[in-house]
This record gives sequence, structure tokens and C-alpha cells, in this order.
Amino acid sequence: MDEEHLHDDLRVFKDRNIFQQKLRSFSTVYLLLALSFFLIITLSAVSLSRVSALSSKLNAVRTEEKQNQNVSGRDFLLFPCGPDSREWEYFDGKCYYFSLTRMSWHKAKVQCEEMHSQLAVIDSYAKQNFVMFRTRNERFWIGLTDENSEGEWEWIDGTDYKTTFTFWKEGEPNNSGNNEDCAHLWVSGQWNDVYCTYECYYVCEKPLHH
Ligand code: MAN
Ligand code: CA
Repeated sequence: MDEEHLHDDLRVFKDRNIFQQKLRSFSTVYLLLALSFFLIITLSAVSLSRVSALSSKLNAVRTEEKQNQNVSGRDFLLFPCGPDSREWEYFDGKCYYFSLTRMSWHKAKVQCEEMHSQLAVIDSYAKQNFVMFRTRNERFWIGLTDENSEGEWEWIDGTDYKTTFTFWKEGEPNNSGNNEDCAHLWVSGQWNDVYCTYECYYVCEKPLHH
């Protein structure tokens, strides 16, 4: 082997080495680039989803605030059953309607239902007190009847009659004329049974939010 040949060989070897080194550093750069690209994509995806979640939350809070503003602006706190009307009155989580017209018990029941309510169920002295201070000495139907079975009084919402508050007038219910199956408030707010086709006022009740 002559010297020239050896020199050539060395140069080729050197070149190859340099080429390999360049290739290695290129792949490192590409790898780093790919990695950072991947990182950027993931990070932006994460932050995008966070931003959209936050903005939808913000929207919800804003609409709630708007509603609250409207509500307090129109005295919903003072008059939860409707600040713009004297028809429904608030008591203990519910709204009450005291009718201005008279009709039979069954018609009154339908009237209440058409207003998304039911004839009032008076299951406590507090409620009796609230109702009778508005009915005064007028007669108002309540949601109490024994027309299914004589003498077995039933509240229209299924409240157990036997274990619940009552406020009958002395001597009532007396099923006078063998024909009194519906209950109303009478003088001093005390209850009386009377024939169901009798025409008197009525009290409806409904939950605050329905
Ligand atoms: C009288 C009493 C009551 C009855 C009414 C019917 O006042 O007997 O019990 O309900 O008459 O009008
Ligand atoms: Ca009676």
C-alpha cells in the first residue's frame, strides 16, 4: 500500500464520519422540532378547552346575574308569587289564590288545575291562620271531600286526613240532608261540610316554582 492510497482512504473515512455526524445532528434537530410541535399542539389543545370551559361558565354566571337583577328589580324578594299582580299571595314556600268568583266545588277544583294549582290543603294551624285572615267570614272551598266514601274525608293531594290538622266548626261535619260531601271555610274560618254544588269562593295553592 502506498502513501497516496492511505491518504485517500483516510479522507473518505473522515468524510463519512462528518456526514454521519451531520446526519445525527440533523435528526436531533428534527426530533426536537417534532417534540416541540407536539408539545405546542397539546398545550394549545389543553388551553383551548380550558378557555372554552371558562367562557361557558362566565356566560352562565352572566345570565344568572341578569335574571337576579330582573328579579330583585321587580320586588320578587318581597313578592315571590309575582310582584306585578295581587292575584297570588305568598306563604311558607307556596303561592295562594283567593278567588273573586263563586262556583261549585268541582268547578273550583278545575279552575285551580287550570292555573297549575290545586284547592288548598290546610294541614297546619299556621296555614289555617294565613288563609282565614284573607277569607274573613266568606265561604271558600278547600281541597277536602268525602264524596268517595261517606264520612271518610280525603285531602285532594293525598295528605292523610286522620293524622293531620283539622278546624271544623263545632258540630261539623254533619252531612246535613245526607248530602254534604265538600268542605269549605265558613264563619271565623272554621270548616263546614256542604253539598258540593253549593257556589262559593275557593282557595288554590301551588308551589313557588313549578
Ligand atoms: C246549616 C248547618 C250546616 C249545613 C248548612 C247547609 O247551617 O246544618 O251544617 O252545612 O246548614 O246549608
Ligand atoms: Ca255541614
